[in-house]
Parts: sequence; C-alpha cells; structure tokens
Amino acid sequence: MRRILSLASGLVLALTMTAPVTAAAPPIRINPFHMDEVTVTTSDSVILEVRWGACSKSLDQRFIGLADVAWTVDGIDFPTKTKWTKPEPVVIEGTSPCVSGTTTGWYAYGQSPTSFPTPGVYVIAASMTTRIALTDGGDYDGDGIADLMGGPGQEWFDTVTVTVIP
Ligand SMILES: [Ca+2]
Repeated sequence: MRRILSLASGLVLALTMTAPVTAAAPPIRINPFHMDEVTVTTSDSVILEVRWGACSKSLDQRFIGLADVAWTVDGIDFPTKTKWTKPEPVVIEGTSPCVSGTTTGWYAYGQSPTSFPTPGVYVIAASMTTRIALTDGGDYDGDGIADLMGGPGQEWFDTVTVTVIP
C-alpha cells in the first residue's frame, strides 16, 4: 500500500513539474439567459452554458436528468453535447422563493465547450426543455405550493449576440 501511495505522489509531482509556466486563460462562459451580447476572440476557449437552480440538490439533479438542451447558431442547429456540473450550494439573496424556506439554493451548469475560429457576428440561441413538468421547489404565485414548470410544449429560450474578433 505504501508503495502505491509513493508511486502516486511521484506522478503528481511529475505532472506538476511539466505543467506550463503560464496557465491558459479560463474559458469564456456564454449564457444566453444571462447576457445579451459578448465579444470573444478567435483564439478564446468558449463554454456555451445554461444554468438551473433549485431549492434542493435532489430537485436540481432531477431537472438535469429530465432536461434537453439544444443550441443554434444563426438559426442553424449546432449539435453539441451538454455536460452538467454537479449541483453546488449557493446563498439565496433576498426572500427565498422556496416552499421549504431554505436560504441555500443549488446551481448546476450545463456546459458545451466550443470555440469560434471565424470572425463575425453570430446569434447564439439556447433552448431548454424537460420531458415532464417538474418543480424547482419555489412558490412564485404565492399559493404556498411549489410551482410546476416545463414539460411538453414548454420551452426556455433565449439568445445572445456573439461578436468574434481576430
Ligand atoms: Ca405556487
């Protein structure tokens, strides 16, 4: 066992020593629901991103399991796989919409790494749907019951204009 541990730390050390001196710039995260326009360069790493928040980790995970995310560029399908991050706790600012009264919300991010190699102006659209209606645990109409949202015929949709410069 000790021998295995020792090998493992040797590997970590080797990786550390061969890491580049200057780290690459972090990817630019583009979320059409949270921004209207953004400028990137042709060499930037980009993450097309959507976010889902819920009043509990399990409600956030439930959304992830039922959600489909689709992207278009200038109205044309942009096939990409969405990988969801694990839900992370966040402090809910202001009055909590959660029926449970919790002040801790959970955010998960659906991410698709990409880049824009050709300069230009692009309209990027994100569409999120869920196969069945579900709740994020919030009561937005004030009836004391967590609201249902999504499901057949419902879509979350928004766009962002991306200007790509050399
Ligand atoms: Ca309600």
